[in-house]
Amino acid sequence: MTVSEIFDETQWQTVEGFEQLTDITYHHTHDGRVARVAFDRPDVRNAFRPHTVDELYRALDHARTTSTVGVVLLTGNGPSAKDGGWAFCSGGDQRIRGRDGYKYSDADTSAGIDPARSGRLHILEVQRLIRFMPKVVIAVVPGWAAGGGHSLHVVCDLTLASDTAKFKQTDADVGSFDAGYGSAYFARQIGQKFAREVFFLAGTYTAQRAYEMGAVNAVVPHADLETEALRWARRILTKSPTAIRMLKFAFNAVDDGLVGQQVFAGEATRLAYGTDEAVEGRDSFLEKREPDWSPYPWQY
Ligand code: S0N
Repeated sequence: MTVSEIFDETQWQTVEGFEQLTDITYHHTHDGRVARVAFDRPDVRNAFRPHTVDELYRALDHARTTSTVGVVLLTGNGPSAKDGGWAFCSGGDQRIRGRDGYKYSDADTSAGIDPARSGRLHILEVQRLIRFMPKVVIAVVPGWAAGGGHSLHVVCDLTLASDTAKFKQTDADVGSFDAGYGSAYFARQIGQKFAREVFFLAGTYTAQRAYEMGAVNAVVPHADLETEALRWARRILTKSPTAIRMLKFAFNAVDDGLVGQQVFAGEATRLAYGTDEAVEGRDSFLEKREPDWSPYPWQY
């Protein structure tokens, strides 16, 4: 079965342990260096239900902890068999949202919902996973990025959009609001006036307009979108993994408060632990002697 009309199956292989996915697809390139995670509910514009988010988190976390992977492409399969429409993601599946939401869907019935899990907004956990993953995550947008799908593209490191993609922040239309990265961080990206316009008017923006506003890195002919995304990924993979990791966390830190500092500091400590100086600190403790810092000058 075709994964997606613009998916080049010669470039990708399925990932062991992820054969039973229903709401997403997960692939690695043959050399294992690029991961592709895709929403696979094209008939509902790739809206996510709780189960979708569970699968998404699992695949992204697998990419995070797979040491060969340096770049992750997050995209949406398509087109819809119903009407040919394309989407990156249209956000939370409104049929099963919040209080009593299951009444509107046979996709997740009340019987299937653990009360401890109902109403969870664990898409926010996915946002944090993307944000704090020491790898580059590229949103590859082949169609609609709306609502919570719009927020996901915002939190990705880069966004490549098909020339037919559309962007729309519908949160205020449906009584929803992403008051974190989806709005406040979005305003850091494109400026307060534009961000407030996108949310308060909930208009439709073409890929070209989103590019002009600074929300998109490049607009690509639809048929070439995935090829171009892989090209960007391969180019990033020519760089130093440590430099890319430190840069990502440096870009994040200014907006992430103490958590941003903590993440950056953790990486700095990890680097420091690799020095002879830190090894001397450890060894002196274990050998019950005073540390000898004399080989390590107070550098300026
Ligand atoms: C994306 C839009 C603009 C596309 O319009 P278009 O091309 O005219 O297509 P439609 O005919 O509207 O859609 C095709 C079919 O797909 C269904 N569908 C589309 N989006 C959703 C969706 N999000 N949920 C459920 N179904 C969806 C349509 O119903 C249609 O089906 P059929 O063929 O049967 O009629 C347009 O579709 C649109 O505006 N979609 C809704 C976008 C939206 O408002 N999303 C939600 C915004 N909020 C969030 O995402 C926040 C997160 C969230 O909701 C959440 C997440 C997890 C847990 C809880 C929550 C929560 O908020 O409680």
